[in-house]
Amino acid sequence: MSIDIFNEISKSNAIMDKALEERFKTNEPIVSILLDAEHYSVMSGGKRVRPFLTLEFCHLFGGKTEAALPFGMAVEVIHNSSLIHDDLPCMDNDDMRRGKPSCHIAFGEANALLAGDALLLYAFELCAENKDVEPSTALEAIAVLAKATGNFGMVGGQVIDLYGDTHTLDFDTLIKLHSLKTGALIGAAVKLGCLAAGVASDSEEYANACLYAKNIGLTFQIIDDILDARAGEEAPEKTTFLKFMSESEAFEYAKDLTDKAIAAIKKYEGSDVLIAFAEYLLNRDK
Ligand code: GRG
Repeated sequence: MSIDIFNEISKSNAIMDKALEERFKTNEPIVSILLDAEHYSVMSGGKRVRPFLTLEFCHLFGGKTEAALPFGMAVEVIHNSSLIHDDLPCMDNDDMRRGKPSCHIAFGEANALLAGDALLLYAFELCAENKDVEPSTALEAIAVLAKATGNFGMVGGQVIDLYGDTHTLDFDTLIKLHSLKTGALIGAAVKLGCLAAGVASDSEEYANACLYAKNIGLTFQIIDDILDARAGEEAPEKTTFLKFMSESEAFEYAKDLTDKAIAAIKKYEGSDVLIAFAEYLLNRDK
């Protein structure tokens, strides 16, 4: 039976949206502006790629949705915290995000900075308080998430990205940039799904899941570069994949990575959803 991946994504997003929606309500006066800014960003129509991976890898390896849900939320709130910070004037200085004014335009720069900070911390609270996994698993998830986010993860990748504003990057550095800035959090989403299902981090299943994550993570970025170029949104100072190859070569490169991702997991029963998801990421148009 063929998979309707859009239906699978919308089912997962409905679960995630419901779980996140209530989290940013408060009767606390004054502080409510902070939670409003968080809610504004988290509930503004993101694709929810990362929590989809967390839920699906948990299901693939026989785990329950409840165990994966707080971990998926954690990855999604970190992702949103990074987008808030990324849009700030000191970073990419973007006034718009997902077709709406960026958080700092809607709530002011200081509130946006603080909303990003609070979301980042909230992710670790969610992991620590996940009652549907063993405490040792929650601890492992926290470590995975912190590593994927910090110096040698997303933040490190952002530093290479900023360096790239004034320097030409070679191909290996471009790969490193994206592996850290985007790939590390996608990897964490997959790893947390495995951990929620009780998969050991030294197992073959975990290693294959990581291989899938690595290859779809890079595919995700190559397709982003292609879509930006088509929309005329390529920043001239940035080194992109299209500085090294034509659009069709870049697509073939991404297709090859997608094949590798699929090969890593196809032997597992029930992997058809994740196979369809890898193909969706390759062929997406937004
Ligand atoms: C908050 C710890 C912390 C760090 C901030 C600014 C920064 C450091 C890092 C930048 C990270 C960043 C913006 C990476 C780009 C990731 C990316 C490909 C974003 C787009 O992801 P989609 O398409 O977005 O999944 P949606 O809108 O669908 O959620």
